[in-house]
Amino acid sequence: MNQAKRYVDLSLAEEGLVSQGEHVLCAYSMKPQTGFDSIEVAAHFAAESSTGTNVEVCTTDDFTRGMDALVYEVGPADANGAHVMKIAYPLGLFDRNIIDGRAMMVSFLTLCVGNNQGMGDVEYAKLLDFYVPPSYLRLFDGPAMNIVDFWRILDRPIENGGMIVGTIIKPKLGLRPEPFAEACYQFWLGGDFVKNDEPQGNQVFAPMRETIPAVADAMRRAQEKTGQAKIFSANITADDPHEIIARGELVLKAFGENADRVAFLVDGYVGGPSAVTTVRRHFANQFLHYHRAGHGAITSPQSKRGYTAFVLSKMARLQGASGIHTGTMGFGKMEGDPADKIMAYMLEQEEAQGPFFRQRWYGMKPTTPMISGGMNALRLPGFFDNLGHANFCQTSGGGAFGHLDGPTAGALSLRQSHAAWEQGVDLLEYATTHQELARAFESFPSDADRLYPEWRKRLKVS
Ligand code: CAP
Ligand code: MG
Repeated sequence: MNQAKRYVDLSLAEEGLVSQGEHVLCAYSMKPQTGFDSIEVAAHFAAESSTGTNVEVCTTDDFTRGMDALVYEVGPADANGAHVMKIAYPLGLFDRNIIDGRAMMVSFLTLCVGNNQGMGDVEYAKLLDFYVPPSYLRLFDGPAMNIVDFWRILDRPIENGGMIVGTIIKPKLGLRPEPFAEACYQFWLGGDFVKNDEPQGNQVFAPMRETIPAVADAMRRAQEKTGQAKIFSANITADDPHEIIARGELVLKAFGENADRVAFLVDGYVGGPSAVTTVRRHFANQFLHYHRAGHGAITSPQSKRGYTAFVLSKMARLQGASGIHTGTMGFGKMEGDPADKIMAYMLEQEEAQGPFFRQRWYGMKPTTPMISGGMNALRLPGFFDNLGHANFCQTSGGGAFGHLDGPTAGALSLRQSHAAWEQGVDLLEYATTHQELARAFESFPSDADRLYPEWRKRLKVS
């Protein structure tokens, strides 16, 4: 059945839709199944994503038709046969909380990236960008905390306070409470921030009721030893919101007078919007650290379905993530590209340009880019140059615990790499007067050879 008459209006101008402010706009890359017309498939896609199904139903009335999602653009087929397709979703489609009338991300996902992901006449479709009008944007929680709260804890300037020097406790799993806490302590002697790795929680060999108090004690000792504040990001992800809350309360109780120095790590992609919002709302005074483990299944450039990492980041700011992993933009070990920096700009700026839509945030707090994944002191300068600043939280697991002289030296090498960049000093030059940085070259020789071919001569290493 050709539904184009009802669900397609190519005369609609995007500029008018934005100024009217009554629609969420979505841009997809969509490929129709072979033998299907792109406009007809686009119409069916919009129907299935809003008020329709594959046939007309007798219960449709004029009000219903006013809720139709409308296709307003279908671009030409690219070399793969995919079209850029833009759809305007009336705000009335989106579900609202009964408790406080506010918006919920699950509704956006169910409609805009829901059944339309498995339709018989669509070979694939991927959400590339979306625009949220002000009247809908303000119904999302947005972040309560962000890097400014970290800079305040660390007694840094609250503008351009610079890189938070962080790590992830490695090995990813297998450390019992005491060695885990000792690893935290050793890193904190040189660094600012320690996080659980994304799968670390309440494993039987490391019960949180033992590990967390030991880490809290390690923080106290490291603060006394260094005279500096320290931060811990505790993973409290779980299926059951009651479990999430119980874990958060256990952590806050154990850290006591240092509870304000605890962030809560949430594996937000696998845990979903309910897990993120449980933490955002129940622990609004804690930095909400959104880890995105698993996102690659749909955000990878290899995936033609779902949505992009850019869309994931934008959704995370709306949900209230204080910080989200935005990847290493081609400078680390995970998939990424220097152009991914637009993710960071969309998270941290009041107004930014996405791949298709310009978005104003109307005062919603920025979300901090969490930069992690195969990084070390040698790889950081290239990253800083690409992004153009160092106002983010950086975590290096292998880059700290893989340092030849241990995690304290690893932390110091990261801090020295940041200092060299801030001072405009060549990294190798800086290493000639900073031992921990110099030893990072020896710790990661393949990176050193690739990035600084002269390093052995300059540092007098055979
Ligand atoms: C990094 C990490 C992070 C990844 C996640 C890991 O460890 O802890 O989970 O960075 O990727 O488990 O790999 P390393 P992303 O520093 O040892 O690589 O930040 O892109 O979401
Ligand atoms: Mg990890």
